[in-house]
Amino acid sequence: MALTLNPADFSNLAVQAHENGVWSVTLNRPAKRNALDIDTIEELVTFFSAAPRAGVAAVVLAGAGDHFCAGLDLIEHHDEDRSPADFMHVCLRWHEAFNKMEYGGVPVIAALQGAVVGGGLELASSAHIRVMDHSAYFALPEGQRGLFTGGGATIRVTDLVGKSRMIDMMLTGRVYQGQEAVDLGLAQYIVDGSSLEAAMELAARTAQNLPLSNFAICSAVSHLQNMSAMDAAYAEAVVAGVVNTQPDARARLAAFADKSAARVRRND
Ligand code: 1HE
Repeated sequence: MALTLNPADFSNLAVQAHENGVWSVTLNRPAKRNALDIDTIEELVTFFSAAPRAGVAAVVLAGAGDHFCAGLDLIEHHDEDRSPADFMHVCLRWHEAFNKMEYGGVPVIAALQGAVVGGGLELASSAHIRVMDHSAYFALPEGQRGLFTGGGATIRVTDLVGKSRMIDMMLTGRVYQGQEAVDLGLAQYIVDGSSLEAAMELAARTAQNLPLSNFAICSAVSHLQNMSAMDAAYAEAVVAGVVNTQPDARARLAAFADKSAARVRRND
């Protein structure tokens, strides 16, 4: 059942394991502003398909260079001159990768800088946590390019900012950045320094949770959102039945009972 992930198997992604179980997955075509070509999408599918069974405790998803990701590789798309069916299948592979991220059960923390645009925003919105620095900006330039979103923005970006803002972004090419982007939900954190460093810290903290708890948080919440309230409440109870009785949790509960565990305190 256990799988192994070999960093040498990836080339458009730079993949690295850290000793605390955190892995970094870095879009590694900075000369092309990390535009998403077919090979990159296939490497994302490969990595995120294996990660839940390869002992990956958390992932930091980043982009090499000054920009996180420029979205769909427009040059490849132009050169391939795809048929409607071809491009539908391209989009289905994007969904395969992004659904594996969102529903896979492994926390994915995106470290954002520069352009997070088009398909780059679709990719970022599939992560569970987004950390941006002050250079990061978000846009959906599809409308201006004669295109439409195909990697899940209609679902995930709409979830983050609401339908009207999503439509405005697509119609007008509106750019969001800075604190406003956080206030709207495009990112959860904005940091003065490096978003990568901050994302690594969050990932390290996340990796201290029990894997089964993280699995439930990073798969059940998304699945439950897709259900009716009645069914979601039922499924939540079933998930909690499994997670909240896991043997590995007993030591943590015992530590709370004997007062050795940290208490939850307000931020000073
Ligand atoms: C690219 C791409 C790309 C750059 N596909 N090659 N996405 C967009 O509409 C965004 C398009 N990109 C840009 O607006 C800018 O490139 C950036 C703001 C991201 C960066 O600007 P800059 O000045 O740093 O770089 P540049 O000079 O524009 O580009 C540098 C190189 O990257 C250049 O290649 P070169 O070989 O001429 O050096 C660019 O061609 C290349 N490059 N972006 C291919 N996107 C499933 S549907 C999803 C639909 C979408 O995602 S639509 C949104 C597409």
